[in-house]
Amino acid sequence: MLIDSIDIYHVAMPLVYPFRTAFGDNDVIESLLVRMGSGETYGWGESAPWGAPGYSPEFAAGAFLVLRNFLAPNLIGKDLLTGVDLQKAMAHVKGNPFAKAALDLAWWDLHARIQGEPLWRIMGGARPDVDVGADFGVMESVDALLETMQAALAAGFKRVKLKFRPGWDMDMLTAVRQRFPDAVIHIDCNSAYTLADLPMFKQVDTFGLAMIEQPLMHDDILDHAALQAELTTPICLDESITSLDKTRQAIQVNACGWINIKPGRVGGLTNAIAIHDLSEQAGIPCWVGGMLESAVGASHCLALATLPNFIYPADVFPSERFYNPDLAEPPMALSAPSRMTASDSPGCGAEPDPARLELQTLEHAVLPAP
Ligand code: OSB
Ligand code: MG
Repeated sequence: MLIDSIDIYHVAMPLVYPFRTAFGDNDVIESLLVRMGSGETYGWGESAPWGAPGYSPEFAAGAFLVLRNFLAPNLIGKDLLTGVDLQKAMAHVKGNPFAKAALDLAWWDLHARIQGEPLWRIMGGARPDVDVGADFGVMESVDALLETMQAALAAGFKRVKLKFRPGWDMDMLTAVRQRFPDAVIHIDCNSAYTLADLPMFKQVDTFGLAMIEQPLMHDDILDHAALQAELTTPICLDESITSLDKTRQAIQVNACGWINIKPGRVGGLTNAIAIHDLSEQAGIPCWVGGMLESAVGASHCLALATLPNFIYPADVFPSERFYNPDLAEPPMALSAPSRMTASDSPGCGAEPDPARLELQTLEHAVLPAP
């Protein structure tokens, strides 16, 4: 399809309460929304690198410039028939996967809308129902966490992910395991540790966790392989998996037993599907992660999670957990306990509410320039 227009929005989405992880405490999520037009049809994409380069080297204001100055201008007027064609038209920019992802997701939404098909179906999804998990950041006290976890397990969530950082690690995990001996639990370290913490991870290894997410540096593969060799609990790579090549290398050196795939972190759905397929061939199971995107980005994540090698509940959440209201409509909602169902409307099924988009926009660029 011929790409006629690209609108780029850098937005700030206020959270209902701060999200606290090993990479900082945030009360606003900065995200990028892209509206891509072809003829009478348009599609929406989103990618949320956040306001500071704390999760990955990218950040929203920088990614906005990469999009506006380098990526989007090279797409206007091009006929892009596949996601691979799109990725080739962005290959002159090194790295910057979050910036590329906003365009890639918009391309997929546009493509699905032109075909009149729901996104999950056009990506090759098996069924629209997706298991989703519960997820808890650092809280004011371990007691507060235990109460919140109790409620999540009672509500039927099939797994709980716990943020894990120095000061909120072994004591917290010990208390949680004591209270919930049989729950499916994993921890997400967001790169907060090094190989010098091996003795601690040996202890973690006795807790029967489903996995340990990204214990070591954000772009490391080899130290994770060394740590994995010492542990029986599988490591799950998140931050380190930024491309298909990184995936191949991680699998080759046995750096992980799981891969968390986020469309934003890998440069979009085109690459996410390729990483899913390679992992499946290698016998490495995957699950879909998120960056607290609005319902636009979360709907893309949900559609991706319908592919067959995603076999652990996804980090996709009801909008009301983070936003009141969500920037986009319709909001994300459970369709059953611990479950969401991908939209059957053409495309991803969500788009920004125009008034909220205007209110929450920090920067807006229009290509071609009017
Ligand atoms: O590391 O998985 C991560 C959210 C934002 C940025 C990074 C991560 C996360 C999550 C998802 O852990 C948790 C959630 O959506 O509640
Ligand atoms: Mg993570």
